[in-house]
Amino acid sequence: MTGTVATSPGLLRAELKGPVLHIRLDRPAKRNAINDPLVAALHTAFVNLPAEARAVVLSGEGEHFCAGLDLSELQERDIPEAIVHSRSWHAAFDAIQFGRVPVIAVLHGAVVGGGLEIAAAAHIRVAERSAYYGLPEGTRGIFVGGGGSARIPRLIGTARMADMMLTGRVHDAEEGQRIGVTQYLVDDGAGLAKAFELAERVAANAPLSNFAILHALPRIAEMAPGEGLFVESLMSAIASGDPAAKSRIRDFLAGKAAKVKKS
Ligand code: 1HE
Repeated sequence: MTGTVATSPGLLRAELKGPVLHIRLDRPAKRNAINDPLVAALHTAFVNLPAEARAVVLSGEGEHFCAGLDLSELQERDIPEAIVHSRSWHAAFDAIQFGRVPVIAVLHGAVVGGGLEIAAAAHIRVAERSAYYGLPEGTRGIFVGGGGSARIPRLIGTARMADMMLTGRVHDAEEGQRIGVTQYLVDDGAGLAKAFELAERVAANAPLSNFAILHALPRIAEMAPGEGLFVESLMSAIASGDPAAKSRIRDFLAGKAAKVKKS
């Protein structure tokens, strides 16, 4: 099935291509800066993924992936409103990280502030060479509020994140790949094709395996090893007891499934 699934004109576009839902930040005139309606649209889109979707590709229209928080809204918020606002980002980005399907982000141009926070909520990040990463919150007199302090140190380490925030240091795409911001680095213009290739592979996995990777793996990684190993045993038994696992293993043993090869 192919078709347009949900659109929020001037904010977000979603289009189903087979099993992959392509969601685009669609505010290029403002460099995809995230305002309140865009956060709400993201949240709505990720909690209402169409049943056919088995993976999501998330990208940004225009020259940049995302310029972060829409700074024009910031001036109007008092402290209680700012807390509620930050929590609305958490809810939306949690829906990305802990949703039903894996999310692959395609990064190009500016990936800054809240743009890096949304990218960090995805499961796989593909960078084009034009991508660069910054956390200008320190220089803007603010702090991350979209989950960045919880997610970004888990990718690149607390010291690197502190450096980016304190000094305004910007990492280019090569550095980002080296330090762990992204898992894939491709030439300019090749990001979407790479993301779709990965998404189609991911979409072909057994849904319960993908669920375990999205929901069990990051939680187990945060547990003390004893508790983690116990939860791993449960998740592993549940996954391997699923009929999808049994038929895939039967196929391998019958010589009908792909071997693991060097890519
Ligand atoms: C914006 C925003 C924005 C662009 N909020 N309006 N984020 C930042 O500190 C990044 C601020 N933006 C930039 O540094 C640059 O805009 C870019 C490097 C991303 C792109 O530069 P460029 O030359 O391509 O575009 P531009 O001319 O700067 O911007 C085009 C328009 O987008 C312009 O509006 P116009 O009406 O004059 O055309 C800009 O004002 C507008 N624009 N970025 C509002 N961010 C939950 S906490 C998260 C905390 C953060 O994210 S802090 C980081 C904020």
